[in-house]
Amino acid sequence: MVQKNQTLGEFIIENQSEFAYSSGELSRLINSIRLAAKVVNHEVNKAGLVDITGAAGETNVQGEDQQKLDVYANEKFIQTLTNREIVCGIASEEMENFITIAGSKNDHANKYVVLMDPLDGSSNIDVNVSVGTIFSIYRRVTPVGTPVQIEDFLQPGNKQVAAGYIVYGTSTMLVYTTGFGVNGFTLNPALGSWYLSHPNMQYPEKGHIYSVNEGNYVHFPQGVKDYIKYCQEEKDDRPYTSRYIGSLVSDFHRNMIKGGIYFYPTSSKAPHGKLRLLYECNPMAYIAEQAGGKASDGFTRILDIDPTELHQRVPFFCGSRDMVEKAEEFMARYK
Ligand code: P6P
Repeated sequence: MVQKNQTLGEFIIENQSEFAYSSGELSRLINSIRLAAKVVNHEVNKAGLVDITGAAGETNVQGEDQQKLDVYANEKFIQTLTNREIVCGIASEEMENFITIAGSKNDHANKYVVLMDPLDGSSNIDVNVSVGTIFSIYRRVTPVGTPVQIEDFLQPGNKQVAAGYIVYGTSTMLVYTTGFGVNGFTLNPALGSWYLSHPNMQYPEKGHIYSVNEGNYVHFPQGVKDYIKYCQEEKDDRPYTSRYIGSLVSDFHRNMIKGGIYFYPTSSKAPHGKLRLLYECNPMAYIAEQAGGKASDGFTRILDIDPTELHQRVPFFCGSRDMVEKAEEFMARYK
C-alpha cells in the first residue's frame, strides 16, 4: 500500500514483507543508505563554499581526477554500511578492489554486497550541475561466514535484490526498487526526513527526449548515427528534443519522468563505451525495467550480461521501451 507523503521509514516498515529474503536486513540496508545520502547531500550543497571540490591530487581506477567530494562520498557510504551486520563487502568506482567487512559472530549476518558509484558526474560539481550516487545490492553467493570472493560481486544484474540512486539536484531525491516497482522520496532538508513524493514511478507510454553526447557523433558506429538522424527527422512525432546534462543520474531521472532515452554507445574513442556495467548500468537498468522501460547494450539486455571484471564498461541504451527498441533496430542493421 503506497500513500503519498509517507516518510521513507514508514514506507519501509509498511512494505517490509516485499523485501526479498527479508528479515529486516534489507530494510536496515536501505536505512543506512538514506543516512549516508543525507550526510553527502549536506556536503554537496555547500561544495561551492568549502574548498572541497579541488582535485584530491590522486586519480581513481578510471584515471580520472579524484575530486575530494568523490573521496568523501565514498568514505561516508562505506562508514554507514559497516558495523551494521548487513553487508559483507563493498565495491566502488573509487576503489580498485572490493573491500570486505568483518562478519559478526552471528552466522546469519552480513548477507549482502553493495556496489556503488558514490558520486557520479563529479566533474559537474565545480560548475554547480547536479550529481548523483548510484547503488546496487546483491545477496552474496559464497557461504556466509567464509571470506568474500570476487564472484560475490561479478553477478549478472538480474540477480540484484535492490538498486537505486540519489540525485543531488534542485531537490535531493532517493529513488530505488526492490523488485516491486520504483518509488521516489524527496528530502526535506529542514527536517532531515525523506517523503514519498513519486510513488510507483513509470515511464510515460511514448518518449520524445534523446540524451547523448553528440560531440562524439563522428566517432559513433553507423547504427548510432542513423538513430540520431532518425530522432532529428521532421516526421510523425519527431524531431525529438535533445537534452544532455552530462550527469547520468540527472538525465536518467528526467527521462523516466518525461519519457526519453539515454545512450552512451561505443565509439572509436571508447571502444567498450564509457559507463561501468556493475555500478552504473546494472542498477539503472533494473530501475528502468521496473518502471516499464528497457536497457540494453544495443543488442543484449543489460541485466543478462555476465560480468567478467569489476570495472568493465559496456555500451548503454536505457529509457522508454519504444525508443530503446527503435535504437536497437538501427543497431541491428549493422550487426
Ligand atoms: P561525457 C559522468 O562522468 C558520466 O559517467 C555520466 O554521469 C555522464 O552521463 C557521462 O559520464 C558523461 O560523459 O563523455 O559525455 O562527458
